[in-house]
Amino acid sequence: MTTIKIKGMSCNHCVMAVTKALNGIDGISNVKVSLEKEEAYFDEVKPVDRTLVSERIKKAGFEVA
Ligand SMILES: [Cu+2]
Repeated sequence: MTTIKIKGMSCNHCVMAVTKALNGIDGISNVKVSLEKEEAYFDEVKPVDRTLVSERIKKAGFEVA
């Protein structure tokens, strides 16, 4: 399980947007996002490029801390 810090989430809509962004990345599965902890959790079924993760999160309107 991988944990990343995400800044900028304020409601469940944001949680869904982040979840969707992460689910759209090849190699990522089992995504869970905590609004309270400002964290996202996922499994990497194959190696995932962290730069790509940051880009996709940014594209969705948030920031990887
Ligand atoms: Cu929101």
